[in-house]
Amino acid sequence: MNTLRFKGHFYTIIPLFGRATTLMEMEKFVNNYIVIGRMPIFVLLLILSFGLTAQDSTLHYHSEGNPIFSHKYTADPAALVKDNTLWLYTGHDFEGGQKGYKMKDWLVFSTEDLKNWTEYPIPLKIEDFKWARSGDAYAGHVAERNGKYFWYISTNWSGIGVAVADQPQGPFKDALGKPLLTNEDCFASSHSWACIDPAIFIDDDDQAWIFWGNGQCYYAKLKDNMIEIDGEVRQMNFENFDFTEAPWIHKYKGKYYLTYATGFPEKIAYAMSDNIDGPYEYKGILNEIAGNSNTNHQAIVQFKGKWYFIYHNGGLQTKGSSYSRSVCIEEMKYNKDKTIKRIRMTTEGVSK
Ligand code: FUB
Repeated sequence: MNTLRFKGHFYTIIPLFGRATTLMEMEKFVNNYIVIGRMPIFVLLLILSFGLTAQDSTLHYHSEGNPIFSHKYTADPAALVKDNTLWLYTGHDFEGGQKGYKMKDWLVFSTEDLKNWTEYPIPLKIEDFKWARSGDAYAGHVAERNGKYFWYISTNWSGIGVAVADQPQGPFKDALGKPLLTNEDCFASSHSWACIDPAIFIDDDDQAWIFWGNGQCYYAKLKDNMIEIDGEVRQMNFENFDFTEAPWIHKYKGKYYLTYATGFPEKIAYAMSDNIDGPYEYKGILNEIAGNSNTNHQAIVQFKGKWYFIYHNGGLQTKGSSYSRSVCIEEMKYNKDKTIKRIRMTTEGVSK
């Protein structure tokens, strides 16, 4: 393992060439984290490759605030806590200048303190789902059950799939060889991207649920094997429910919270209920429009006694945008009546 120091931070770099990394990303990483002065990039890469022959193809670095990562464009966060570790799963946007979403794979990171992060080799690609003819790696969510990790992914108009792994960092494999849900399950929708953004919640009684949708929000039970829908698909509705996409369910002190993107450009709103399937009561806006991004896409998770709100913006300088997004994190706090305090998006994030 090689540790480099730049701007007061230590970076451990392990075989850039063993990873599924593009030259552009390598160059961006080097430009971001290593002092290169006027040294030509190919000379620097040669030097790095010479000293970096260990086969542990992970990358470690220290984050100084928001966005958490600056060597890649990350989007659509989903988080999973396992023991002392927070696992962060993200989409992977192309670099700036895109006219639409360009995402071909997903990424996985872990941390024990929200400051020092490990990035693993690319765990899942859209091409791993042979049926996903749209070729678009949209938002997903990872859940653990019976010692296995299930990654529910969406694919724009090809449906929602599920991949499985024995460990949180993967590698993941398509568990079904076909979609778990398709546009046909989105019975109240007619647009092609209706079947996206799966979110999983496993309740205290061990029942697993899946919520998803764009424009209309759908939900269903999952069987214990996590790869089959149990019973009928239902549609979520309640007063003032202006749903765009990105549902996320969590539970706090006996209450269920449905957070979701509303409007466009998106804000994140939330509703509360005593039951997972409602009735829900609309509670207002939780997060405002995220800088320089049409979408916002939150994940909410409890880690080491605190709650965190993870989302994305288009704030990575200088090429961040609605299609080159970056994952950010803030602490999330509740009021005494169990409503949630509005998120304050900051540059410092949780680094202080
Ligand atoms: O990243 C593609 C899509 O943009 C996601 O599926 C939505 O949640 C929005 O963030």
